[in-house]
Amino acid sequence: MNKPIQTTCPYCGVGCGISAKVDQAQHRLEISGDRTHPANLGRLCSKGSALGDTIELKGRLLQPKVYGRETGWAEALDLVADSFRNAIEKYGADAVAIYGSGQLLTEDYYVANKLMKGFIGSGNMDTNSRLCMSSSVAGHKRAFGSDTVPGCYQDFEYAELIVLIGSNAAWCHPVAFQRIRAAKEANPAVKVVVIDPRRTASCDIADLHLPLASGTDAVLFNGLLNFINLRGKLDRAYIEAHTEGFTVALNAADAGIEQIAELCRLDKDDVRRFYEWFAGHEKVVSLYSQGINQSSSGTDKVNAIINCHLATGRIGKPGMGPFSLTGQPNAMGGREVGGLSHQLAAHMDFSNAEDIERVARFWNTQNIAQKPGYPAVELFDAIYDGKVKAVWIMGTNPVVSLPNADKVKQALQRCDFVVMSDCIVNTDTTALAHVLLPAQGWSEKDGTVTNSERRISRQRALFAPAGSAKPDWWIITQVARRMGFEQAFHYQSPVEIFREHAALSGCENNGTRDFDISAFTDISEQDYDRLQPVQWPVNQAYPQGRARFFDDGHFFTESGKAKFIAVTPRRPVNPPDRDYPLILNTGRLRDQWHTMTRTAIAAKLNQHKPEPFVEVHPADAERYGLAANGLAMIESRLGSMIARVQVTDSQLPGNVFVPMHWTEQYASRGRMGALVNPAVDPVSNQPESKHTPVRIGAYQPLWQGFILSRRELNINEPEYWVKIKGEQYYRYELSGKTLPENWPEWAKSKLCDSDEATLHWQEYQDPGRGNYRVAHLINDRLESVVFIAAESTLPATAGMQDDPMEAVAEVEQRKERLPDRNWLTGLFAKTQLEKAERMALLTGRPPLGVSDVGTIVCACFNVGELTIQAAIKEKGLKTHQEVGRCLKAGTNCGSCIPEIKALL
Ligand SMILES: Nc1nc2c(c(=O)[nH]1)N[C@H]1C(S)=C(S)[C@@H](COP(=O)(O)OP(=O)(O)OC[C@H]3O[C@@H](n4cnc5c(=O)[nH]c(N)nc54)[C@H](O)[C@@H]3O)O[C@H]1N2
Ligand SMILES: Nc1nc2c(c(=O)[nH]1)N[C@H]1C(S)=C(S)[C@@H](COP(=O)(O)OP(=O)(O)OC[C@H]3O[C@@H](n4cnc5c(=O)[nH]c(N)nc54)[C@H](O)[C@@H]3O)O[C@H]1N2
Ligand code: SF4
Ligand SMILES: [Mo]
Repeated sequence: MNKPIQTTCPYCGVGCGISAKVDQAQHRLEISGDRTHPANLGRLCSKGSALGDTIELKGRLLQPKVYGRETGWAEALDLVADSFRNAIEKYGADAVAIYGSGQLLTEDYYVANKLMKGFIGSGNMDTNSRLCMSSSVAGHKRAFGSDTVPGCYQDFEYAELIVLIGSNAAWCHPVAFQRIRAAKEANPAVKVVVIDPRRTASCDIADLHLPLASGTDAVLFNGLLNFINLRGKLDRAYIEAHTEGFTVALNAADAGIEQIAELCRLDKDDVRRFYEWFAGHEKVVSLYSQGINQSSSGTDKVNAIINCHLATGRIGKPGMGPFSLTGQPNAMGGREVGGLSHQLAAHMDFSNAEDIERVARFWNTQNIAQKPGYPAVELFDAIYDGKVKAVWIMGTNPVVSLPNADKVKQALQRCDFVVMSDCIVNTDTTALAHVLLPAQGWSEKDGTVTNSERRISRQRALFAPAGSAKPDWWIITQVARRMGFEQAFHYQSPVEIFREHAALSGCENNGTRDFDISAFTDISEQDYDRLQPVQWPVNQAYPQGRARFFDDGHFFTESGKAKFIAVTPRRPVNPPDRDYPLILNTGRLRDQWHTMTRTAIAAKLNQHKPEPFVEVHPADAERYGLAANGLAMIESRLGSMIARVQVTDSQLPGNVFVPMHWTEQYASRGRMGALVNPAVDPVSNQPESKHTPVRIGAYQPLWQGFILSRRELNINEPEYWVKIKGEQYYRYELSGKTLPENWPEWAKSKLCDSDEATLHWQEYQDPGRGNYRVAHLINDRLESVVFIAAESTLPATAGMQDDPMEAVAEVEQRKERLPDRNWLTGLFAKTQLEKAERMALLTGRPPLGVSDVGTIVCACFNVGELTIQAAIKEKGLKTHQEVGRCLKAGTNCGSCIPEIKALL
């Protein structure tokens, strides 16, 4: 192994620095946190730590594909260029579109945007950031005149009060959360408030949790503004000198605490306590994320939060400010280059003729777009309606992540020409593309990304590209050249693009635009290679970068003053009703990333939450006849899914939560985007992904079971299947509504390619009770097991009992006949089973004296729940630190600490 290479984590917007030791010969990585990187100072979370497990070539898209056939680059690129040109000639520039992503590096993003807006001449370049931060972008723009995150991560360490609003940072920004936890441990006077309808893992360090009714944040923050005024905590001098519109905003916020508590369905003493704390602490950071952004009034909610900071002058100073956490590794970079369809480039947009003229001059183009293109949801409607004839999707999986995702699927099925650049062969969206272009992924690509605190870092190549994969910027420029734009897309390497991007940011800027990295206009290749993380702007005034904006009271509005926005709270567009009485909330899990194309490859990351699930309050579980760990069908007016029921009082009654991650690659019925309503915010066009009316009922199969197999199997029935990759095995959870005629035959059809000898099979069948089990060993090495618990005598009432609780009892009883998977999965690590293990195999339970580790809690060190419980009991452990010392659990990324504490 050579000297470690410094690069950046490709997951969340914290943007942690990674130090990677590369073993080229073995294609292996040793990952650790980069101690010199200011975002993480050496820390990494479970996902970052497991990056080395995600770089396998299996499943990668290695060669361009045209209509399902592998081909060379020349044919694929020619076809894309010709098809786009033809569509434009026939139907006009607005008949084509690019849909990009925060997975792209800044250099990739820059050329994609330049091609569409500058040379094709349409505004139709939008990105998945529309689903993610466009409400924050719009809120910033309204308040500050620019899309600026004012603060930096260090503010977490200086703050006296940290408010997490619609953010589950413990799971979604784990290293930022660890910084907050550490700050609180260092100074117990620091207070943390979590505002979220769910009690999430982030509540672990909360002094106060406000489980407000879904969608009511604007009410709460309007009330706060009013309270600050009544308490005499306004910073009058600041308001006078640096802001506009205060009185109108205050007048819009006249509700009292009682009324607010009622509207938000909160305890009024809790509301008062939060208000007192906010009013009483100077150093307040308000961190917010998708619980705020993903709303049909998301922009207003952002401004309701910013209003409170402007009214107290708490912005741009150490330890205080509103702070929008970015989601994707390069969400911020996308905003810099103008990836959203209403933006142009370098924080210039279509609202301003001067900007359009300036960018056209800079790019030396006659054909620049003059108006915004379609934002994401509208874009896919336009594809569905045949207005957009050719689309190029880069680094995103819209058939999963867009609302009303079944319609998105149909839109792509109807579309004349769909191109996709991705790293993975089989995704729910690549299945619908006519042309697939293999992109280099993390560990191969090379360029820059920008994190939540505006810090630009390098992602560096660690390995040679997989197969024929090319960098996204290269693919885009090749198509641009073939479309006749050689002059403007002559780049040979990412640094050339970065220089141009830097030059544009400085072009006629003179302090009028926040985004200015003109100091890099002439950066040498060597300096680019060595670039150290730096926060923009980086220009003459700030050659070393700038930690905070607005400390000088100067804003980027015409008047130079910040704007208060008068907010009238609105309810979500689609309220629950008699037919669809529950609110569907969607979000993230600790160990999965979005549509699982990478995290599901890392066995370690699949153990925390192996199956798609739905969290339901106990009262709702009873009301709708749902058994804990049984299956449920969830339906909205648009689509349906099946998920495992988790009964928990961390949910509010009337609300259910499902993770956003599962796709048709890993589960038959887990693609939640199909249910989500496509209501959008009128200002930001961001969809309301956290609020869809649904109904729920028990899904009652006639049989359930699982297969564990050393070999990957081709399972595409029964109705419910989930595929989980483990260490040296694949696990399939199965349930069906039709019983196979013959279980042994069925098992054989699943496990054996040919007439493979069934001699080595240990079989057990008890038709009376509906049990079937088989284990397959070769030379005492376990190859596979099948465990089935079926309806025994098939009573006519099966699945249609009058009393839902009777049905629940039925399901419960059947489930009990299936053993826990942990002991069995552990056996795949062994090259030979011992006799006692072989004897116990078909019971599914460890032989006497052997203990089961239970569900994995700590993904970093693979420590299970039962192991932790046993240690707590035997050794009398009292704190998570003691558990850490004893078992190492929770001592790396710390994101399982809430769960360890729950066990204590
Ligand atoms: N592990 C992991 N981390 C990730 C990602 C991932 O896929 N996996 N994705 C990254 C990306 S792109 C993003 S955008 C971020 C997202 O990071 P977060 O926004 O923190 O994540 P979410 O789970 O989508 O939603 C946050 C919370 O909003 C709450 N919420 C729902 N409705 C409301 C409401 O009306 N009001 C309030 N106050 N809260 C509400 C939900 O209950 C949820 O707990 O995470 C990033 N980090
Ligand atoms: N209901 C609901 N829907 C949501 C959300 C929610 O909370 N609830 N969250 C929304 C948010 S915030 C987001 S950010 C989106 C995320 O949703 P998506 O963008 O659809 O999810 P990803 O899995 O990140 O998709 C990235 C794709 O790019 C590929 N890829 C990775 N690296 C590269 C690269 O370098 N180049 C190329 N060309 N491809 C690459 C991956 O293999 C993968 O297929 O989902 C949104 N949708
Ligand atoms: S917090 Fe985790 S996922 Fe986010 S950048 Fe850091 S290591 Fe990567
Ligand atoms: Mo996101």
